[in-house]
Amino acid sequence: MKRVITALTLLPLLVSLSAPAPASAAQVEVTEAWVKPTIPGTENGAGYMTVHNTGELAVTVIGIRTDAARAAEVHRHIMTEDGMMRMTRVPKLVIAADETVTFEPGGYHVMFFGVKNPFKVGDTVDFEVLFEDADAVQVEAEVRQLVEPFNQES
Ligand SMILES: [Cu+2]
Repeated sequence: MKRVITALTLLPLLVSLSAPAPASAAQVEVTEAWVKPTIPGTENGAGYMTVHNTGELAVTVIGIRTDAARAAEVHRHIMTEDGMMRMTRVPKLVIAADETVTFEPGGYHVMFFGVKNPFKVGDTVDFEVLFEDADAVQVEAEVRQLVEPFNQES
């Protein structure tokens, strides 16, 4: 009898868990994901993507998870007072409803620390974008060469 009561008590909880969350992975689209090939002799890499919040509530990116490197973080480039570009970690990136944030060289990027196997053109790198208020989004990024004027480390 005790078991039956327990099951009935759990039922409302299960129902509420399966109800749609306010913000979910379906409300965040990641497209145009790519990473730069790593430079021989270096162990850091950078990746880019377009993150579109298609939902009606803001979402907050709180990190990146990957098996391809020792660690990964959201970074952005900022211009310092003396006109130098430097990059800084972005612990929380709020994306408003229907807002699109483009990660691109010179701006937001996914920073990979301690890349396990060098990123080579044509390979793919898997990572997950972690949200404070939505499910993680799986990303498969293609390694691509891009000729651009910014610092190769970023
Ligand atoms: Cu960086």
